[in-house]
Amino acid sequence: MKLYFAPGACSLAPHIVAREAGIPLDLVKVDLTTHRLADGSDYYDINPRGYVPALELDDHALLTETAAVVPYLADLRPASGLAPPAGTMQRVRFHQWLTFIATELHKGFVPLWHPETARSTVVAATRKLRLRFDDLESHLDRQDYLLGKDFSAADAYAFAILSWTAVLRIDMAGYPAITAYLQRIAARPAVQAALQAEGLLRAAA
Ligand SMILES: N[C@@H](CCC(=O)N[C@@H](CS)C(=O)NCC(=O)O)C(=O)O
Repeated sequence: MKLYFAPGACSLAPHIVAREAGIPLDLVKVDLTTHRLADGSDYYDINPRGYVPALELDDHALLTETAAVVPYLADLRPASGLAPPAGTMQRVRFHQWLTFIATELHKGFVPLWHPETARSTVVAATRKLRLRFDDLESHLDRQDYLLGKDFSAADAYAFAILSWTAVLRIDMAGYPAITAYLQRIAARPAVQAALQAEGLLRAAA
C-alpha cells in the first residue's frame, strides 16, 4: 500500500494509524504547492482532487477522505483496538468523532492557512474553532482520549489537526486538557516514528 502524504498535513492521521496497527506503507511525498511528486510526476494524475491523503491499495484502488481512510486502516487490524467493533455504540461514537474532526476542526482551520484570507474571516474562523476547542476541552478534562481511556484512530486524526495550533501560533494557554492530550499522543512510539519519517522532529543537538 502507498500513502500519498505531505509532512504535517492531515495525511499524518492515516500515517500514524498504519504505524500503530503495524501496517507497512510506502510513503510518497507530495509537494502541495506544485502538486508534483519528487520524480516530477503530476499528482493530479493519481488523485484528480489534488489533495492528500490518498491511499493506494495493492490492487491500485485509490481511497481518499481522511475520515474514511483512517477507519479503513484500523479495521485491517481489529486486534489493534484502534477502532471499536461494528454494531456497537462505541463504533457510532468513533464515527461521530471522525466527522466532528473532519467538518468542525479540519475544515475549520482552512481559512487560517491562506495568507490572502481577509482579517474578518480569520477572526470569525478562529472564534468558531475556539468554540469547538471549548467543547473538546471539557470532554478531555474528563477522559484521556476521545472514546475514553484508550487511544483510537480518531485520536490520531485529532492529533494531526490540533497540532496545527502550534504551527499557526494559536494560543492554547486556556486549554490545558487539550495540551496534555496532544503531549500524551506525541509521546507514543508510533507517533514519534511517524513524525520522524515526515521530517517533523528536530534532530537532537
Ligand atoms: N476532504 C479531504 C481534504 C484533505 C485536505 O484538505 N488535504 C489538504 C492537506 S491537510 C491538501 O492536500 N491540500 C492541498 C490541496 O487541496 O490541493 C479529506 O478529508 O481528507
